[in-house]
Amino acid sequence: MSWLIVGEGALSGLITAEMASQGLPYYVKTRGQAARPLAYCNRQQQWLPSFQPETWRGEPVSTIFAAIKAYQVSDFIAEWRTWEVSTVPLILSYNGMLLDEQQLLPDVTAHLVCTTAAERIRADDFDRLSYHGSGLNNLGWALPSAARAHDSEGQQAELLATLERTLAPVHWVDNIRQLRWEKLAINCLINPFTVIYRCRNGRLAELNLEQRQQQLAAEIVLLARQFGVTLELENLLKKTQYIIAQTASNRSSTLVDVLSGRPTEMDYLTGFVVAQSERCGLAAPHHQLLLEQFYQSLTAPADPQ
Ligand code: KPL
Repeated sequence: MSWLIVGEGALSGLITAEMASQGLPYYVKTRGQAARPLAYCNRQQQWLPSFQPETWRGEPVSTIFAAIKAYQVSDFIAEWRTWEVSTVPLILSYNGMLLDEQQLLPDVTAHLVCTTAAERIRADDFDRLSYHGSGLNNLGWALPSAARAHDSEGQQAELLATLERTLAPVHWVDNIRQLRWEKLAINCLINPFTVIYRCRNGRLAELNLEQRQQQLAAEIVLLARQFGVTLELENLLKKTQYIIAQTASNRSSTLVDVLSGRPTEMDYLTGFVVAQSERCGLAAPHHQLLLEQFYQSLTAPADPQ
């Protein structure tokens, strides 16, 4: 049966284009009435003729895949609860974390964490996408109860099989919560700096940020512990440098948002760390300072490099 793809970013576009070109059944849900035609340069670096994605009008579907911005999650969940198809597995992917995640997302089936995927899909807009190599994609049950509710092994194999055909490589992992925290940390150590310095990711390696990144990482390690998640400082710093190198020529999603005049996800990245640390009675002065610098930099923009 068809998948329903929600979201207008590169990841949703990639899955839509792969499903369409492989003849897999799907629908898309966009904010407008109907999806716009999509042109796609595939893994073989061939531009496929532009096609009109199938717009969802309430038809039955077997899985919902939503790759959206963190600030859209709460409205999306409220809308999704009103759909007849809200009982099918819901795979949710977004950057950062929400303060009230436990209450807001209890019925989410699986989380997808893409460490570099979006940066390797170039989106001129939702209607022109090109593929530039695979990223690191991990999928896992959001909560143990999701595994029980969805006949774990059969569902897991089915979800993974479709994602492997469309987003490959995708790994099913048991520690998705841990990986979401790691991704949060990596985004906090990269994204705000790319906006403050108006630079591509690779430039961060030349800006002597190691000490600041270490202080920031240490604050996240302490906070994660309050949530029962153990992160290792050295490992976070190493992974951050690896991602910076892997995505050197790309702009971070936050810089892209700023340059396109869209809202950013900072409240769900650095802002999340500041607010949660406060809630837990922890000090996070380095994130606090970074957040202030980030917002100041929005009013004094420099030329992008
Ligand atoms: O996820 C990213 C983002 O831009 O949001 C990183 C990994 C930092 C790469 O750009």
